[in-house]
Amino acid sequence: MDTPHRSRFHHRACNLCEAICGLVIEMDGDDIVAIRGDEHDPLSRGHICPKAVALQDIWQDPDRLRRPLRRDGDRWDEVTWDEAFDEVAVRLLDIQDRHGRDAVAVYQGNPTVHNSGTMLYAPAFVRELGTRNRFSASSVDQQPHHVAAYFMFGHLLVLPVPDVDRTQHMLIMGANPMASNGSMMTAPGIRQRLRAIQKRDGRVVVVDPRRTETSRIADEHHFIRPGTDVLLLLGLLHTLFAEDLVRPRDLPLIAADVQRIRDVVRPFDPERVAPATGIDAAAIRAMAIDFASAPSAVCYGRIGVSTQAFGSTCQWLINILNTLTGNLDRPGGAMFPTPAIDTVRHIRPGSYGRWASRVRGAPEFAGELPVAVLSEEILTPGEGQIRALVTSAGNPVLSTPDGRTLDRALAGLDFMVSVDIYLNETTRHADLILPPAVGLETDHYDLAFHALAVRNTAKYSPALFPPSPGAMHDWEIFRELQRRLESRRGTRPRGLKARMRRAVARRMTPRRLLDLGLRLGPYGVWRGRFLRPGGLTLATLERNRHGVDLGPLRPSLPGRLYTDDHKIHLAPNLLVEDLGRVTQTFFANRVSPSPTDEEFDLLLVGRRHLRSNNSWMHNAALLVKGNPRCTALLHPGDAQARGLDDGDTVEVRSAVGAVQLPLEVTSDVIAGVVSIPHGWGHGLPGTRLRTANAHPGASINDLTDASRIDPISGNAAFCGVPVCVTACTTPTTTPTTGDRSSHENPGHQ
Ligand SMILES: Nc1nc2c(c(=O)[nH]1)N[C@H]1C(S)=C(S)[C@@H](COP(=O)(O)OP(=O)(O)OC[C@H]3O[C@@H](n4cnc5c(=O)[nH]c(N)nc54)[C@H](O)[C@@H]3O)O[C@H]1N2
Ligand SMILES: Nc1nc2c(c(=O)[nH]1)N[C@H]1C(S)=C(S)[C@@H](COP(=O)(O)OP(=O)(O)OC[C@H]3O[C@@H](n4cnc5c(=O)[nH]c(N)nc54)[C@H](O)[C@@H]3O)O[C@H]1N2
Ligand code: SF4
Ligand SMILES: [Mo]
Repeated sequence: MDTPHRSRFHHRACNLCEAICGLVIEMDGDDIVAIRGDEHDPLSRGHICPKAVALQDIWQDPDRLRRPLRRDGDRWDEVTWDEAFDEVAVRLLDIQDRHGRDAVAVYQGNPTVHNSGTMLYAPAFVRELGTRNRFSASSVDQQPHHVAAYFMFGHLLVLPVPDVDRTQHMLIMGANPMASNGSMMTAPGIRQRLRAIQKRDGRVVVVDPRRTETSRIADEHHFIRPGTDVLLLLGLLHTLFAEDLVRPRDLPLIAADVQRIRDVVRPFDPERVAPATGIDAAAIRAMAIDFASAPSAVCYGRIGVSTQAFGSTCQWLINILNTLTGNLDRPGGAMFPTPAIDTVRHIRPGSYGRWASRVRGAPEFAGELPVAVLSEEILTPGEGQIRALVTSAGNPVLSTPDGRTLDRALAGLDFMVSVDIYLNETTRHADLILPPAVGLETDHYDLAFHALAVRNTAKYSPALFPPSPGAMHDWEIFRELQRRLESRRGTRPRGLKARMRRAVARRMTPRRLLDLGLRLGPYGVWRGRFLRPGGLTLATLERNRHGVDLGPLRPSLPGRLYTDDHKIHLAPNLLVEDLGRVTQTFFANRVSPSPTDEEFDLLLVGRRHLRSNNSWMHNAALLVKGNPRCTALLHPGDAQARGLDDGDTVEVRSAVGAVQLPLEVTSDVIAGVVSIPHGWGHGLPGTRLRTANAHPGASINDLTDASRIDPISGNAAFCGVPVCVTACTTPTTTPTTGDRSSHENPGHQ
C-alpha cells in the first residue's frame, strides 16, 4: 500500500520502459543518494540506463501537477478532487445523454501499460463509458503483433518472444534495442545479451534503413528501403521452400497450411523482390539459408516493421518464418513466456470487425479503433460525432499521425478531461486535468512486461515515497470516476450474482488483486484444488526484494493455443488475402508503397535515442542536455544534390505539414531516406514544461499522414511517408512546429 519502505536501500523495478530493470535506490533519510542497477535482479542483472535516474527528476519536477486543475479560458485554477470528479461525471453524462454513448471517446497512452494500478482499474471505467470510440497508443505501435497472434494462436496476448539468451542466430528487423532497450521483448542489458550470442559463435543480423547502434554491434547489417520488409520476408520464405529448408516441428499443429504457404509465397522469388527492397537477391537468399541452417534462430521485428502499411502481414510472415524453420516454441527460437500472473487467462482473446469507425469504416480490433481516425471522428459533423474526450497517460498531439490536425480537433471539443501529470501539448486542451501520483510513489508489479520477458521472473516494487499530500493514484482516480458515473447514471448491477461481484470488486485493492493473480498463476500456491507449498503469493515477492527467478522460457505448445481446434493457424484468410495488396502495390502499378513523386522525393523514418522516452521525459534536464537531438538525418549524396550542409536548418515537408529543424548529414542513412526522432515539438503556447520548452525540437507527427494505415490492424503507417527537404527560407531562432495557439484554428502551412 502506501507504506513506503525507509531502509537505506530500496529495491524496485524501473517502470519507464519495457526493460523493467531492477534498481537499488540508496537513501539517506528522505533523500535519494544514488540510483543504481541491481546486480541481484534475476532479469536485469545490474543493467540500468540514464533514464532511471530521471525517476527522481520526475518525482521532484516543479512542473509536475499535483492537484486537479480546471481551465477557465487561458487560466488554470486548482480545484478539489471532489469538485473535479463531479464535474467530469456531470459533463460526460450530459454529453452522452444528448448525443449518445459514442459521443465520448477515450485515448489511453503508453504509460498505462507501465502501471499495474491503471491496468487493473481503467478497464472498468472504460466499460462504464460504454463507448465504441476507444483508442490507445497500441494503434501507433504494436497492434500488428496482436492481430497476428489473434489470428494465428487464437489470443491477442499469445505473443512469441525471442529467446535471446539461447539463440544462435537473431535476425532483427526494424528495431534498435540498443537505444530502445527492447520492445515486445523484455531483455534488459541487450548489449551483453547480443554479445553473448556472438561469443557462442552465433550471429546477429540487422535490417534497417539506418546504420543503428544495434547494427554497429551486429555481424551483418542490410540497408532496406522503408516499407518493403513484407517483400523481404516473402523472399526469405520463398527461398526456404525453393532450397528445401522447410523443417517445421510440431507438424500436426500446422500440417494443413504448409502447402498453402508454399503456394502463396511462390511468386516472390528473391530476384523479383530485390529491386524494391534495395537488398540484392543473392543477399536475400544467403540470409534465408543462414537463418534456416543455424542450430537455432529467431526473427524479431518491431516498430520499423509494425508501423507500416503491411504491418500485420509482416508480423504474420515473421511468425511463419520462425515456425517453418522449426524455431517456434523451442529454446533459442521464438517462445511464449510463462508469467507468474498469467494475463492471457484473464483477458478476452480478442475480436475483429465487430464494428467500424463512422467516417472511414476502419474495423474494430479487440474493442478499439485506430487512433489515426480520431481527428476525423471529432471534426466530421453528423450523428455519432465525438464531442468529448478522456485522455489518460497519453500525448496524442505529439504521438499520433497528423498530430497538428488532432491539436486543432481537440480545441473544438465540447469537453475534455486528462488523467496526466503534465500540462503538455495534449492536456492543454483539457477542461480538467487529474494528476496521479508518479513512479516512485506507486506500488508496481509489471503485468505487461513479465509476460514479454526473455526469462520468467517476478518482482514486486513497493512505493518509495508516499504520494504528495492529497494526491491520488491512477487506479483510485479511475475507480472514483467509474463510481460517480455509475451512481449518477443510476445503473445498478442486476441480480444477486452481479451485485456480489460488485461488492467484492469494491473491496479489491491492487495489492489484493495482484496477490490473487499470483496465487492463481502457474507458480501460485493454489494449483487447482491443491495447495502448493512454497508457491508464489505477494508475500513471497515482498520477501524477495531483488525478484524471483522462475527459470528460462519453456516450450508451451499446444497448451498455449486458444484456437478452436488447438492448432496453429498458419494461413488465416485475412492475412493470406493481403498478399494481393502486396502484389498490387509493388508490382501491378510499378509504384513503391510510398509513391515518391517529383515534389516529395524522400521517405521519412523515425528513430529513438537512449535519453528519450516517447514525448514525455524531455522536462528532465539530465535527459535533454547536450547537442540538440531532434535533427533530420540525410545521406551526403541527397544533401549535396539539394545544396544542403551539415548543421543547416532545413524545412521538411510532406503532403500533410512542414517542420523546421537542424540537418545532420551522415552516411548512416540509406540514400533517399530522412530520419527524424518522434516525441519532440514542445514549446506550444499554454504548456507548462519549462525544460522541454527550452529544447522544443519539431514533431515528426506534423508530417505523418493519418490516411496512411495498415488496413488490417489500423496501425499508423509511419514508415516511409513521402517528404521533401529544402533549405529553410524563413529561419527560426528555435526550430518549433510553429505557433499553435490552443484555442484558435492554426490552420495548415
Ligand atoms: N530510449 C527510448 N527507449 C524506448 C522508447 C523511447 O522513446 N526512447 N520508446 C519505447 C516504446 S513505446 C517502444 S514501442 C519501443 C520501440 O522499440 P524499437 O522498435 O526498438 O524502436 P526504435 O528504436 O524506434 O527502432 C525502430 C527502427 O526501425 C527502423 N525503421 C524505420 N522504418 C523502417 C522500415 O521500413 N523497415 C525496417 N526494417 N526498419 C525501419 C528505424 O530506422 C529504427 O532504427 O521503444 C521503447 N523504448
Ligand atoms: N512518428 C512516430 N510516432 C510515434 C512512434 C514512432 O516510432 N514514430 N512511436 C509510437 C509509440 S511506440 C508509442 S507507444 C506512442 C506513445 O504515445 P503516447 O502514449 O500518446 O505518448 P507518450 O509520449 O508516451 O505520453 C505519455 C503521457 O503520459 C503522461 N504520464 C507519464 N506518466 C504517467 C503516469 O504515471 N500516469 C498518467 N496518468 N500519466 C502519465 C505524460 O505526461 C504524457 O502526457 O507514440 C507513438 N508515436
Ligand atoms: S532501460 Fe528502461 S527500465 Fe531500464 S533503467 Fe532504462 S528506462 Fe528504466
Ligand atoms: Mo510504444
